[in-house]
Amino acid sequence: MLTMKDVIREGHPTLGLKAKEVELPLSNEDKKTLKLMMEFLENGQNEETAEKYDLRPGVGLAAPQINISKRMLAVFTYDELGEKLYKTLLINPKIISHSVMKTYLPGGEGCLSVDREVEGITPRHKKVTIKGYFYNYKTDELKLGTMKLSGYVSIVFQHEIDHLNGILFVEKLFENIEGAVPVVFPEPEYEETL
Ligand code: UDB
Ligand code: ZN
Repeated sequence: MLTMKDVIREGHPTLGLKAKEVELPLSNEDKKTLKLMMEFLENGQNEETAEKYDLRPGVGLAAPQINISKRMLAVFTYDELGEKLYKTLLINPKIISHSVMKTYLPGGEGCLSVDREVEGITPRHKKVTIKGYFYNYKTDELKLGTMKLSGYVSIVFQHEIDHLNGILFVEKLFENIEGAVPVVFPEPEYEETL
């Protein structure tokens, strides 16, 4: 399994490289890597395994972060409404269109490859359409497809695609972004106890 020891940190040269396109059909090694990436995110979001192996609760991971300079990424998160689960392994992704409107995480972004606290917000497209190969490691199927994303989930995918292009969020920090709208996470609602 992958642990935080496998995640390279800010300053490592691989994080600054433009990752290479993945050759298709997928090699067995690339399939294994993709499965490990998704399991790393699952383990990090599972309280017991996260505690046992000292994992951060990652919502996304790009292959360059485990020192594999290939255009592959994993996302494992719910949207900001907690309605839709994105459990996605994407190969050779391309943003084929995006909104003019920008958005950002109001608390600023973090990164599994960045160990310090940074101040500032990172501009992202509010909406993106991403084309790429979607891999299901349980069924071993690879399908070309497109995905329309908005809000928080679109930020996660843009953050991961930036890693494929050798860009860290710390290189895109602003105090404010003219005209951009923050992602809103609604307050969880509780039943009134009688
Ligand atoms: C993360 N998680 O996984 F706004 F429910 C971050 C870490 C670095 C803090 C673990 C995260 O932002 N979780 C989160 C944020 C919310 C609401 C919520 C959970 N990453 C992944 C990463 O480093 N990939 O390379 C950083 C995120 C910052 C913006 C998108 C990805
Ligand atoms: Zn990151």
